[in-house]
Amino acid sequence: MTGGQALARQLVNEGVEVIFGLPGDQLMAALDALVDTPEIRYIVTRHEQGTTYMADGYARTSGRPGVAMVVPGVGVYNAATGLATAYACSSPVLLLAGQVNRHGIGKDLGLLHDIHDQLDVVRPITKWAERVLEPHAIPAAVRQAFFEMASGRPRPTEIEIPPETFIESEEVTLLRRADVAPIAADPELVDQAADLLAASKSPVVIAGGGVVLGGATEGLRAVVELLSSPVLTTREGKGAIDDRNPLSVGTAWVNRRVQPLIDAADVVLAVGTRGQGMNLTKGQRLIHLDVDPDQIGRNHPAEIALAGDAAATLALLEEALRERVHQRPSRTEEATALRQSVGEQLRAIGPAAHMVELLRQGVPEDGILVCDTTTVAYMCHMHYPVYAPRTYLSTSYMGTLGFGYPASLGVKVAAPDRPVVTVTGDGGFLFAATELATAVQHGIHTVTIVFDDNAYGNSNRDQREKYHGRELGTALRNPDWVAFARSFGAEGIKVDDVEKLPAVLGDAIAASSETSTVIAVPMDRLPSPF
Ligand SMILES: Cc1ncc(C[n+]2csc(CCOP(=O)(O)OP(=O)(O)O)c2C)c(N)n1
Ligand SMILES: [Mg+2]
Repeated sequence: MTGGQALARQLVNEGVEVIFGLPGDQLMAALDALVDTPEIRYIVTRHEQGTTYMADGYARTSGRPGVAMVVPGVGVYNAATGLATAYACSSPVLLLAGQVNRHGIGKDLGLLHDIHDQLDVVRPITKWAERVLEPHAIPAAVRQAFFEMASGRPRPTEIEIPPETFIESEEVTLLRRADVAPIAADPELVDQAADLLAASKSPVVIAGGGVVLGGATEGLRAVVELLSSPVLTTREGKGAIDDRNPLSVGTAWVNRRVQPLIDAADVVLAVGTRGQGMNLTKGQRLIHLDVDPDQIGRNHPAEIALAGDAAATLALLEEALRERVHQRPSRTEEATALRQSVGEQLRAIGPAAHMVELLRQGVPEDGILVCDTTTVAYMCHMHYPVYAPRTYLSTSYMGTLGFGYPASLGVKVAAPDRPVVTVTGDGGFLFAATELATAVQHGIHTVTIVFDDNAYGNSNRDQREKYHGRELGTALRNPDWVAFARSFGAEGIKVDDVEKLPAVLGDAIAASSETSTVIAVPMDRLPSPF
């Protein structure tokens, strides 16, 4: 078979059902093979940033790798913001990249889309990347990429293939997908952790994205309830515990308002987080569980380092705690009181907390919220309760403006029967609002709320508050959102009274079986939520 066919067939073997791509010269033989591969849906985007954002949204919703395909050089650079974001969010995204002709790789001949060393471009934002030059080598490379994404910490991978390799025919052996078994941490260390936790007076559990991605929410709940320990999540960890659980205090992300709980803890159990911003003091004892040993102790020395799969290790910890813990004093009142106090403090800042409450009213229980980098989204991180894993997406430490809308399309492809809502600003939405064309073309319908303050508001606020109001480059003049959305064949609505948001959102969600909706919410510039 041809290299293009080898790629398509091995992707099918790995369970791939969709590729987000944008075509070009060096990829045409790979696309040609996909024409004969009905198992894989090809969704064409309007900019390569959309391919990796969508693949990321797909991966984080489905729990399976998302696949993007782009031309070399310029295409890879355009896709890089999505890959970097997926890297920050531990999301398994495979970037299939083209290359220049084999004889020219690394020779700086000025071939179309030539950049000197493409692998150097993707190395800082991938867990594993490889160039493949022969058709027969494609299945093993694809299998390896999927193994890397399924084992240990999920992170992006890249495979780059020159055009001749897609075109040429060779004897090719397709491979069965690799089996990956989760590995728990050392049981002796787990016992030590159980001893320490059982003897603790005021433990706190901090749950990060690793709990969500590792499918460890049940284990976490069991451990938290056995200990009667209040639990905080990170922004990526939202959904690690149902926020309606009385022990859930909320999100610790830049949220100094929950710091008193951490300060009062004698033992901290951190799971699936590097603990950035956790601010432990010297005497506090940290039990740190992470699938990536590199993350353990990164922000505070760990007394007990549990390197292993979150779900498998929490199952062992639960068992060990059951032998040691009997009826600890309830701390639900303490957790509830702090949660309420944080809510009051956030409401006192300005209207954003109330907007988030209206938003939560409008998003059904099984709805998925995708956050861009905007003030209301920051408030969502701190104030939007999440009920289930994989129903809340942000960009973690990458803070990627423009991610939200395209990512939501990938989410919707993975969960076509669930409502998908994006929270974005007027600045962030226009980074990739042209993907409305993709949504309408492929029938991927979501609801986008554009909080419009006619500004790159976060930066504008910095100028007003920290630079004596000397404004430059932060005011925006926006299109007519309703006309803009309609020009793509989507629906557009302007909401003058924010109190109407739940009802308008409800209608838009109901309509999202058939149409995409952009809801513009004009508003004043908001104060800092921090
Ligand atoms: C790719 C990228 N470029 C620039 C920034 C810096 N930045 C963070 S927030 C922001 C303004 C966002 O404007 P908007 O989407 O309208 O939301 P608002 O701040 O007004 O709430 C900017 C420019 C970023 N985070 N990411
Ligand atoms: Mg704005």
